[in-house]
Amino acid sequence: MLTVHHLNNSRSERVLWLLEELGVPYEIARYQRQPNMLAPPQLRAVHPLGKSPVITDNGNTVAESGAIVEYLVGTYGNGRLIPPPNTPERLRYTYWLHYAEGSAMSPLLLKLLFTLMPKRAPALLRPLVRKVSNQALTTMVNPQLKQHMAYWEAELGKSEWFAGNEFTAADIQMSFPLEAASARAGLDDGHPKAMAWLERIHARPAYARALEKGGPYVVGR
Ligand SMILES: N[C@@H](CCC(=O)N[C@@H](CS)C(=O)NCC(=O)O)C(=O)O
Repeated sequence: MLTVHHLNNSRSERVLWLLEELGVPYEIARYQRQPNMLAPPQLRAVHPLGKSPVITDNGNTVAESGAIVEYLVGTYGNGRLIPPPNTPERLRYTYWLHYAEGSAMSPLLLKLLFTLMPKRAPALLRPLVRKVSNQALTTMVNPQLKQHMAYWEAELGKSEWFAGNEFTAADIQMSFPLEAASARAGLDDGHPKAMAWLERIHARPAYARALEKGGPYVVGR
């Protein structure tokens, strides 16, 4: 049986959602984040980096969400959730599948880090840490995020879904950056198409089933 090694409040929600869309049976091995937000050490027994998501299936261990999406769509999709080869949609699909983790998540992670740093710094150092964090946010992180969000908005103005007029697994992969941007980067301010896309994914029955099975999902602010 395919096993999803699922960390609470994490990217592995996307894998549950994809499996629900494909109707593939699976079981969930659950892991709880530690107070410092890191995954528990037990996850390192599944994969050396101990990150989530990771799946085990038929003797294969697959980590990294983009690779997991490719594996699941290739193994169980029968052509579903992926545009046909040699089409412009397929190229867009591949692009967004890689872009989500390769480009979009870095500034979103930096935003979280620089926002949390002053809150977690020792009281005496807090003013200094706040100053440095704010400078990094205003000069580097926020302008980049603005650019990424404007880009999503423009692309979703061309078609309803990221790869074209059909919902694909690239939309599942893009859900984490857009959820994170909505929680911490002000996506709701001036990006109506991106916000409507979020509403559309939330309305999908498979998304709701994944949430029900995976447990509450609160993206860090
Ligand atoms: N690019 C990786 C990122 C994996 C990752 O950082 N996962 C987070 C959860 S969203 C995690 O495991 N965090 C806990 C930790 O780093 O210990 C992927 O898409 O699979």
